[in-house]
Amino acid sequence: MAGEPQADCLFCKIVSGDVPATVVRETETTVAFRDINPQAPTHILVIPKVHHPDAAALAAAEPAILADVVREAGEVAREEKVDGTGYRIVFNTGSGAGQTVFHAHAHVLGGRGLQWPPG
Ligand code: IU
Repeated sequence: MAGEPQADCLFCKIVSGDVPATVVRETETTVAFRDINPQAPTHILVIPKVHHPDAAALAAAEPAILADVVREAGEVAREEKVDGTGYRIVFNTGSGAGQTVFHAHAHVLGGRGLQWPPG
């Protein structure tokens, strides 16, 4: 089922323009913007315009839009020139994994060495 905007969702407000963000790319289905608390030289969030609480819920409801999010993450990495050295696409899922905003989003992290396993 298509995800309707939620009045209390910060990322829905970024999609609508009610909350400002430094947008770097936008498509019919996605918005990409700089994270306000960057954890790497490149740290950009790619979100679907539709509201789903996490990536798995988005995949279950509207899988083509999850594919759009991942494709846009790759485009962001290319534009930021971190694709050559490698970058990470992260979907924190659940509060125990560090998810704090319950609107699906991909973190695109790059521009420094990234440790494995992550913390
Ligand atoms: P998380 O995976 O749910 O923890 O990621 C949420 C991210 O949203 C986190 O990295 C915040 O710094 C980021 N963020 C933002 O970019 N702009 C905001 O207004 C808020 C959070 I609140």
